[in-house]
Amino acid sequence: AGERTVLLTGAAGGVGTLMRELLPAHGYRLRLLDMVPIEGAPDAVTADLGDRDALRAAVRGCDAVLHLAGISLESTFDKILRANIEGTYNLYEAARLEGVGRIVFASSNHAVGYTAWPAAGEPPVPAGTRHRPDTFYGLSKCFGEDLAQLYWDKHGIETVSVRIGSCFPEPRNVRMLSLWLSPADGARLFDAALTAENVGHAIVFGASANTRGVFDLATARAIGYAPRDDSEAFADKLIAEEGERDASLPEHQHLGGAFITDPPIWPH
Ligand code: NAI
Ligand code: 15L
Repeated sequence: AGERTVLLTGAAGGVGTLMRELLPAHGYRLRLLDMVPIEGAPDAVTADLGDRDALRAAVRGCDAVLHLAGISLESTFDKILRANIEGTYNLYEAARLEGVGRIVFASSNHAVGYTAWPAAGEPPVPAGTRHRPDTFYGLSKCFGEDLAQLYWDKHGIETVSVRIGSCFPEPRNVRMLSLWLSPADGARLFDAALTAENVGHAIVFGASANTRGVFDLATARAIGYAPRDDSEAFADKLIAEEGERDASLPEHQHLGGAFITDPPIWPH
């Protein structure tokens, strides 16, 4: 099929930096966008998601968009509204107006963060589980998923919404042993999501093949994702540091972990 051109938004961020390294080997030519300049990438577009003209110019001629830009943790509603809700709308409008037919949307486990952590022996959480956001941040990911559905039903723009677990070079705590998406598996999953045919709007969980996994990866496998990594290699070290998961703690009773218990940022 040849190289495909993909706009990578949020290219300066943690996942964006990892994907800049990993995706070209999967056959993608990346166009980079972020609100902050990217070191060593003079061609990158420095633009805010609020700049509709810049977004139109950035998506023009792309085969697809990998939309990672946005606030990636809890914040005030007003900041989330601008960056994640309006920003994602602006990106979809740019794609519609420029005829870009595929978006991969970085959703999050926090869209369903109040879902109960599956007890031992229980099945993993299905990708069709209903929205239970744990924060304004998670709520913005619910909005993004619904926006994707609207743009598929009304405009025929396809999206894979990837509810990423925890995508970092290594899992950082015992919770992440269950949610970890290794960078290499992240690239495999984004590759599948950018390329699979006839996805309509698909919702998938983004995690590696973790021994302690809590997500049902069936919908991810259905678009061609074949994870290869397992966080178990990090289990001894993390459990020695932190102890085993303690199911009596509120932050271990729900998928969203500490996003459940962290002090919310309410306006005052
Ligand atoms: P990050 O915070 O490291 O990177 C986000 C990037 O978006 C930053 O470079 C930032 O400058 C840019 N950005 C923020 N607001 C912007 C705006 N208004 N206009 C243009 N650029 C803007 O986040 P990370 O970890 O790389 O995550 C990437 C995406 O994946 C985010 O959407 C996040 O919500 C999502 N995600 C990440 C997870 C993870 O484990 N890293 C887990 C679940 C979801
Ligand atoms: C997310 O959505 C965040 O962007 C990331 O920083 C992690 O906190 C991750 O979820 C997680 O739940 O571990």
